Order: sequence, then C-alpha cells, then structure tokens
Amino acid sequence: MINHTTHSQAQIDKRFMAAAIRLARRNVGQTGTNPSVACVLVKNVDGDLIIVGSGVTSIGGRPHAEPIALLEAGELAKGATAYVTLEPCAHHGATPPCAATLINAGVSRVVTSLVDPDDRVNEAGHKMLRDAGITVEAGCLENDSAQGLNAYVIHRGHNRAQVTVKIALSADGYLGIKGNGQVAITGPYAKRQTHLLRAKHHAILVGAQTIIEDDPDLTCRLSGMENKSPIRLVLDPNSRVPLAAKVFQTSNQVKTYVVAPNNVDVNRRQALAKLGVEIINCQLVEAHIALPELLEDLGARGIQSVMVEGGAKTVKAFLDAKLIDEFVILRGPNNIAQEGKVLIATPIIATQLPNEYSLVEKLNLGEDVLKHYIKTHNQNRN
Ligand code: AOF
Ligand code: ZN
Repeated sequence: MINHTTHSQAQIDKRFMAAAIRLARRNVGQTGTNPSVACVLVKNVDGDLIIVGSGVTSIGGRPHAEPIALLEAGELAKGATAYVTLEPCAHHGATPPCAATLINAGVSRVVTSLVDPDDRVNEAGHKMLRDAGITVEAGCLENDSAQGLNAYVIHRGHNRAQVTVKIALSADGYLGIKGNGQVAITGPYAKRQTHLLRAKHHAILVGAQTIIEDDPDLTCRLSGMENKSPIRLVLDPNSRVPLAAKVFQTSNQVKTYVVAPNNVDVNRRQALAKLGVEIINCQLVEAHIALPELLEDLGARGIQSVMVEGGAKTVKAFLDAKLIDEFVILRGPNNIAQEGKVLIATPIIATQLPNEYSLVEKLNLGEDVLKHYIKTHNQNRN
C-alpha cells in the first residue's frame, strides 16, 4: 500500500499521475477533436491512499474524464486529490466546466500534467481552481503525458494534423524488394502493434506506389477493434491508382480519400464517387503535393493525427518537409537482400534521427524491436 509514511508527496503524485496517464491511453484516437484525458481521484482513508474514482474521456469526446470519475466517487470525492492528465476545462457549454465540477464536488487538491493549449482554457482552469482555494500542482510527469496528448497539442497549437511515420526495416536495413509486393519483415506481434497504432490515429496515409505494389487493406484488424480503423488517405497526384485497389473497393466499409489536384478526369471522379471515395484537393509545388497545406486542410477537417505507412518516397517527402512529429521504427531479425533483386532503401534509420527526437519507448516484440521517437514538445510548439 502506498501512503505518506512509505513515500514522499512527490513520489505519491508521480505514482498516481502515471496511473492516470496509462488510463488516458485507452481512448487515444477515439475522442474526436477532444483529447483523451484521464482523471484519478485519490483519498486518504485512515492513512492509506485509495483510488475512489477514475474516468477517461468518453469515445466521441464527451463526457469529459472528471465528471465520470466524480460520479464513481460520489461523496468520497470530498477532500480527495484529483490527478488529471490535462488541465481541467474552464469553458461553459450545456454542462459546467470540469474545474467547477471539481470545486463543487469538494476536491481539496488537484494535480495536473499538461496545460490545456485550447484558447478557452490555457491556465484559466488552473486559475478557477486556485481562486476557489484548491491547491493546484501543475506539470507532474509532463513529458510522459505529452506522448498521449501529442496529436491534440499539435492540432490545437499549430492548426494542423500531427504526423507519425511508421517504417519496418529488415536486419540489413531495407524497406522491401522492388516488384515483390509485401515482403515479410516483421512478425505477428509487430503486426498487432501496428494495428493498435492505426487505431490510435485519425488517418492512415500512403503514397500511390504503395497501393500499386502492395494493394494493402490499411485497416485495424485486432479482434474486437475492427470498428476502430481510421480513415485512409492515398496521395495520388497523377491518378495512377487502379480503381480495383482494395482501399477503393472497400471505401463503403472504411472511408478512403484520394489526395489529388483538382484536374482529376471526370470519368475517374465519377467512378471514385460511386465507390464512396472522396477527393481532397491539394496544391502541387513542382509536381509534388504541398504537404504543410495538406496537413492544415486535414486539421481543419478535424483530422488530428496521420500515420504515414509508406512508401519510401512519401516518407522522404515528409522528412524533407520537416513535418514528422513521431517515428515508430520496427526492425526485423532477417536480411532480405537477394541476388539480382533491387532493394528499396530506407530514407532514414534510427541512428540518423535529428537530435530533437527522443526515444520514448522500446519494445521487444518476439524477434522484432520497436522504437518510438517523439520530437520534443518545445520544438513542436515553435
Ligand atoms: C477536460 N477533461 O476529459 C477533456 C477536456 O467540445 P468540448 O466542449 O468537449 O470541449 C473540448 C475541449 O475540452 C478540448 O479542446 C479541451 O480543451 C477540453 N478537453 N477537458 O477537462 C477532458 N477531454
Ligand atoms: Zn472538461
């Protein structure tokens, strides 16, 4: 049991904030343009610290985390400490702001991790709590909660979609073999992790060549999570992707968008529309899609995060435009080079990542290794 005799206040705060951060992960990508926030209410009962309520932002974005946790705690919320991964909101809608709900419930101390960059909040939640005489400690495990809230912070702070690039490299450092379609590089655990990552993003994005060569599904196929597949975006500035592609043929199950300039041939336009595929118009700069503008347009549509899954050229384009916020780099155990075959080189390997990327997670997945890097928060806000 964790209590004040065995642990300092700072240690206690970190323990419960870490629990809240783990809980907040549950609905990442599923809360619309709202962040997935968690609230854990902790009460001192005869010297022992007990969790009396917990909540995470609901799927779709409402209700927020705090009222869910308070409902569970009931009367026990009085005198409790609330651990919230994001500053409680201060804005009124049909429901009162979460800061007011915490005050009314009689919570005596609030520990938060990140300041809410939303203009309607941005320290106003903290102020409201302090004005009501509540002790507020902000910034607890800030870097850890920034992980789950990265897409939200970038979207609110920069008005664009956040970008995660996922690549899978063979032991000899290649992405695949030219003309061989999908080459097995990593195993089943890595595949599940990739599908989980898909569910945590609002969109999956690939270049036309990846569809032409691999004809992938680009869905989340984890059992019980099939309905959490994000939308699919195909960069196809020259209308090269065949209508028979799986992503087009299944657009009525999982929505697919083509990103193309506004000169797409009328017959193709109609055929795509019939399949339920929508076109997002983009601008071209020297025959390449203007990526910063695309990310802004996606952000304006409420698409907060994009997972770029290839191919090499598309990843390189995002890299050159310095638009990658997170890297997930998987490394398989086998070499794939073969006599007489042309290999697909990777535009980046982990050791070449610029300094502003920090390793936040390393997982051994069977024989594969996953490394997750995030561009540091301050850099993102510049
Ligand atoms: C909280 N707790 O669990 C979440 C918060 O559209 P609305 O009214 O739901 O407001 C969206 C804003 O609410 C969002 O931009 C962020 O400021 C805050 N999200 N706040 O107190 C929560 N999800
Ligand atoms: Zn709220």
